[in-house]
Amino acid sequence: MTENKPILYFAPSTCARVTLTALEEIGQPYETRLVAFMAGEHRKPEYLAINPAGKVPAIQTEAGVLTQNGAILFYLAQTYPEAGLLPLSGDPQADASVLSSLFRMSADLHPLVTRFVIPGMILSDPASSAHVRAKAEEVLKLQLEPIATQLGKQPWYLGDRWSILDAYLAWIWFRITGAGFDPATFPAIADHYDRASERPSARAALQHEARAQQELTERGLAFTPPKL
Ligand SMILES: N[C@@H](CCC(=O)N[C@@H](CS)C(=O)NCC(=O)O)C(=O)O
Repeated sequence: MTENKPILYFAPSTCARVTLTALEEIGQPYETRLVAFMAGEHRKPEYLAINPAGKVPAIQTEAGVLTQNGAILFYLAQTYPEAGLLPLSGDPQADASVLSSLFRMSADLHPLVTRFVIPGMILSDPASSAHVRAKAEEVLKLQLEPIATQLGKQPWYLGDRWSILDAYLAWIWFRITGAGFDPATFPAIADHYDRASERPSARAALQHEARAQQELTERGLAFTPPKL
């Protein structure tokens, strides 16, 4: 870590985009380290020393290393309250309810995204891919339905104000629609995605990713999506 700037370990298009957006929203200097999945860098000892689970995101701050998007976002929201990442108040019930929404993204929706987008990650028999994807799509629809209903009544996930949960939902939508989930299924979420993507922090995060993608391409390590 240089000059006490936080360092984010990330890869383009992954869920680390949510943390990247949070750092852009905070507006303080930070650094990134690109983890090249195609070179297996996430499984190498250097990275496993940062995150033994071999996943991004991970963040290194002067307080230590944190992994898990939800925990990182909670940490950043508390450390930089002026950034308004999450509406934390100190009230145990209200704050736990905010955490519940974070867990909904990371523990309920993200695993379904993985099963829908890259079923091969959890299968040894490629012949089962289509079944896993179909089931994941069915459950994603069940899980996204109440969110779509909510977004039909309010502009942002938690109400009238944007929060980092909107960036999380936008990343989930980006991943599943990029892998064939029909955006017309939930027009309210499609509209939310468009609005969330216009936010300056979201645009800056995408630009950061584009530079990383360019670097990967130059190194011959651009991600090749697996056959669905
Ligand atoms: N529960 C973790 C999940 C992180 C995760 O699955 N990250 C993916 C990218 S979206 C990853 O690094 N995958 C590489 C792998 O599992 O090998 C979190 O919320 O941070």
